[in-house]
Amino acid sequence: MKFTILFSLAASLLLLSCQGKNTSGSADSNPETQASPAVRIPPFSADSAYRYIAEQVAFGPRVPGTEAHSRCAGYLAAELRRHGAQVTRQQAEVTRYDGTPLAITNLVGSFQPENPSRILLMAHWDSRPWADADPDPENHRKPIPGANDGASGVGVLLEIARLIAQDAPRLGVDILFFDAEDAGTPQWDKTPGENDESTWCLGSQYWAAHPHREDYTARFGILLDMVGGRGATFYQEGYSLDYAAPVVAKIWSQAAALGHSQYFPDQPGGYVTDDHLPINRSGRLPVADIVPYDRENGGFCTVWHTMADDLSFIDPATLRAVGETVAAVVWQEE
Ligand code: AHN
Ligand code: ZN
Repeated sequence: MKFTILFSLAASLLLLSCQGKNTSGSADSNPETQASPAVRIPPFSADSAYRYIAEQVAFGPRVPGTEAHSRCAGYLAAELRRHGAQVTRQQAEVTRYDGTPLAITNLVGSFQPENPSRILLMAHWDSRPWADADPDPENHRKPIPGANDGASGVGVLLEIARLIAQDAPRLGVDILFFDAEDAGTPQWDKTPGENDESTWCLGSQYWAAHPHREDYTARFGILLDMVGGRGATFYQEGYSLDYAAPVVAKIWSQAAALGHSQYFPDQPGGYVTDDHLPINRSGRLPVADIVPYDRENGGFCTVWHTMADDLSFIDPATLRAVGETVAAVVWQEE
């Protein structure tokens, strides 16, 4: 990747608007309206993000309580540490929809932990125990590979961690991997009409009530969920618009400036019960969710909660659109 972004979107707009007004043609000398100095955004490698996804998938399904799950936690902590983060493992016991106690681990990698100005980047690292949306009923109780649903967001954020190690942004960054997002009530165990919202996002519900640092806050947060699917479209999710409209505007305008509007249409999508919701409701910080919506087929994506959510569904072009956009937001923040 050869490009270097020389001006922020805001700076470019400023320059454009100044051209119209400045009849003398002289350079703008008013410090109030001068473009901010160029910021270098390190080049996001989609191939590297893809490798991080493949490494997670290779452990097998990351279902809480399994050996693959605990081995993957060790891998994620080691990768964050390798990139220079201070790692906090938050362990807790939560209760699954059916009353089963679950030992969970949320992982936090903190960069510049002493910096009071922070950005929080999130994804869930667990994978769903049941392919309950699979076309073949034989698969409804088998765990999904979770390449897109789970591993993709983590892969993009591990790549961001690698970039931070090379070229630190101005703000401190926390990369937070939530456990037990995807153990919500399976379709085959659902009492019709039952409200099962609270059975999802168990790791983020825990963190929202017990942050890894008391009084933790950040300027804003971005959640990545299912961000690697071929042909994905990330419409503006409803709760994100309700709780974090300026964050949505920041992300979608950076995507447009980078030429990624095909992936990030400037249009609202539906409401998604996701890991950002407990945090937004807590009032601690505003969080926007980058989550796909498939307008043609309805739902998130065709492979959602099926055995087909494997590496073959992951497209580096989607990873690149998301990774470059998130990197632009993080490195331009001052
Ligand atoms: C519900 O289906 C209620 N929420 C979807 C959140 C999710 C599941 N994200 C990934 N897997
Ligand atoms: Zn899921």
